[in-house]
Amino acid sequence: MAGRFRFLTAGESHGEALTAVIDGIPAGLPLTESDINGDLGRRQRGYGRGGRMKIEQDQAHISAGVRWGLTLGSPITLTIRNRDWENWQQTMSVGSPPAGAAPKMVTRPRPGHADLAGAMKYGHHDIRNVLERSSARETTARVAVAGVAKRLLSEFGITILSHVTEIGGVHIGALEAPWEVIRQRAEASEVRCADPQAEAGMIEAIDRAKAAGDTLGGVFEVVALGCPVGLGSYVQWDRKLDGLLARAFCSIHAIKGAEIGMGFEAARRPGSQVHDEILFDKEAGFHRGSNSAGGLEGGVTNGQPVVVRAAMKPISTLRKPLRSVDLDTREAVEAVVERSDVCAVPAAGVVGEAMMAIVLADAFLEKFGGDSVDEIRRNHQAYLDYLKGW
Ligand code: EPS
Repeated sequence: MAGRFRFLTAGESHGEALTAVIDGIPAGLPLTESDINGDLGRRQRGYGRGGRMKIEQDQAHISAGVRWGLTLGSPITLTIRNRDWENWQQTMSVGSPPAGAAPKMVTRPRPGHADLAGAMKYGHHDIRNVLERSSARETTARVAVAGVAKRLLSEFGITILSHVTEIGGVHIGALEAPWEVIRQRAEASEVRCADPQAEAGMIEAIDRAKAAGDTLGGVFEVVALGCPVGLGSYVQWDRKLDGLLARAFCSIHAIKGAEIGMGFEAARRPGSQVHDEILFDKEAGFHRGSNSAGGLEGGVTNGQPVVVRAAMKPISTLRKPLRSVDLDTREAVEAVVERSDVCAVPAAGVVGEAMMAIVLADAFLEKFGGDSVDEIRRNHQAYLDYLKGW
C-alpha cells in the first residue's frame, strides 16, 4: 500500500476482543460507531454460516481518535468484544490456567487451514496457538476498519457494493440490471446473490454439502462506483492499483484468486473483443461503451466502475473430516473438527468490500492527501475542475 491509510489488527478468535489501530485518517470526518456496525452485521449473516454467528453480535467501540463526532487526525482505535470469550476464558487465558485444568491440546491439523504449516513455522505443538489467529474471525476487525474508509470515501461520492456470483459450482446468469438494482437484490438475498434462480440453486447446494458434512466455496464480485480518473499509477510496480487490489483480495482468508474486470476471460478472446473503445461527446466528455477493463488501465482508475472478483475455496473445517496425521503420535487420524461454517462466501463478499474500501481510501489520500477533510475537499474539487477542461 502507498501507506497513507495504515492499520493493524490484533486478536484471537476466542480471545477477549479484536482490536484495530488506524493511522492516516484526516481531521474533521464525521464518524460514529453506527457507521461501522452496519457492515459488521452484514458480515455475520448469510445462508451456510455456523453456530458462532448466533453467539456474536459484533459491535465496534471507538476509544481513540474521535471527539464530538469528528475525527481528530490522530490514530483511531476500534475494539470488538468477542462474546464467546466468556466460554473460553480458561482455554484462552493470558496467564497460566489453574493447575490440573489445562485444556486439551489440538494436535490433528486440518488440510487447507494454516494449522500444520503455522505450527511448524512458529514451533507450536498445540494447534490452538495457530488457529486462533489464522481464523477468519480476524476479518471482523478489517470490516470495522473499512467502516472508517467507507465513511471517508462516501464524502467524495465513492460507494462500494458486492454480490455473490457463484457457490459450489452454481453460478448466476447474465445480469443486465443497473448496479443499484444488483446491490438491492443482493442485500435482500440470504446468499447475497442478485439472480433468484441461481440463489435457489446455491441454497440447495449448501443444504446438500451440510448434509454430507462437507463445505463449499464460490466467487463474489465487488464494485466501486464514483472513483475519479487517476487513482493509482502506472509509473512503478508497487503503485499500480490493480496490483494493490489483487494483493488485498488475496490476503482475505480462503481466497485463492482475484480477477479484474473481464479477468481470465480476457485471455481467451482477441483484443477486438476485449478493449473498451474510447468515445467522446460534449456532454459526457471522454467515455466508454463497455467496461472489460474493470475500471483500471495501466494500474490507474479510468473513471469506470472498479470491478474485482475473488475466488474462495471451501472452508477447511469439515464435519466429515479428511485424513491427517497427529502431531504427537504421528499416527494417521481424522482432522480436528472445530465448530465452523458450511459456506461463508456471502460474508466474504462483505470482507471484499472492506479490502476494496481500504485500498481505495489509501489511493484517494495519496492523490488528494491533506490533514483535514476540508483540505482534501479543496484538492479534490480543484482536480475535478481541471478534468472538466479535457
Ligand atoms: C468466524 C468465526 C469462527 C468461524 C469462522 C469465521 O468462529 P468459531 O471458530 O468460533 O466457530 O466460524 O472461521 C473459520 C471458518 C475458520 O476456518 O477459521 C467469523 O467470525 O467470521
